[in-house]
Amino acid sequence: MNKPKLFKRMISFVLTVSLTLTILTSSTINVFSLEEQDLTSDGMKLGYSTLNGYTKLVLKNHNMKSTQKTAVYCGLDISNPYTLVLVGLFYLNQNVDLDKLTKDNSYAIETIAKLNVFLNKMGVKNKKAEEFKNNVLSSYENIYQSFDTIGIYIFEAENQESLELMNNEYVDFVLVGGEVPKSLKDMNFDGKTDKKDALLIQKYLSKELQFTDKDENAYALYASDINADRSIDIVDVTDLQLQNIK
Ligand SMILES: [Ca+2]
Ligand SMILES: [Ca+2]
Repeated sequence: MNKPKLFKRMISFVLTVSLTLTILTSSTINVFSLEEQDLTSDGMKLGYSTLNGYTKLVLKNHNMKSTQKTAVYCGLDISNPYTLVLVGLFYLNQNVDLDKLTKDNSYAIETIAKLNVFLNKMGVKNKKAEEFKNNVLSSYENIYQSFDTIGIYIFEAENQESLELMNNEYVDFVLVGGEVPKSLKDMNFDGKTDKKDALLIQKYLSKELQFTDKDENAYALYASDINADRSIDIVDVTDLQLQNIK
């Protein structure tokens, strides 16, 4: 593997970890569409907004149970050079399989757990997660998983609480369902990326479909960019119609 490609994969991994739960998505999310340029505070914020938008829209579009597994990310500052180097080292030493990471939930969780232990051992501190744990999480009863250094907590919460958690000062993003999205290129939230989504992208392009909420619009922008070239146009629609991606 040549150097630029390796570097790109490392960056992809860092970004993947930083938006940790998105790695649990199935094959349709293209982690390689994330670039080095996203590794800035603004880029990260856009990522968080996208995921919060996903959660908001899922809650609106689905008759979900009122209480369910919820995952919260109280992020580590991944743009910190020391952390970045550590995550890169971990990626190389563990020979992380990026493709598997996006397809295999248990492998992803196992990788997160290992990385969490490694970063903790290397002295990385996550103050935000600590505050969240002490001030917010302590009031919840059913906690399934805690990754204190990376800053991921999976617990049982009411949907209304999940929405409110997005505004919590320690929280970057919230994913309801605990199960990670099957697809983040999903405009009708049926877990698949197909012609039905192409129709909605067309409507979004013609402004027949609009999202007034900032997060929801961030999600729509991300989800509509099927070929991940950072622009939404008719090519995305035809790509979907032709390929019929799962
Ligand atoms: Ca769909
Ligand atoms: Ca596109």
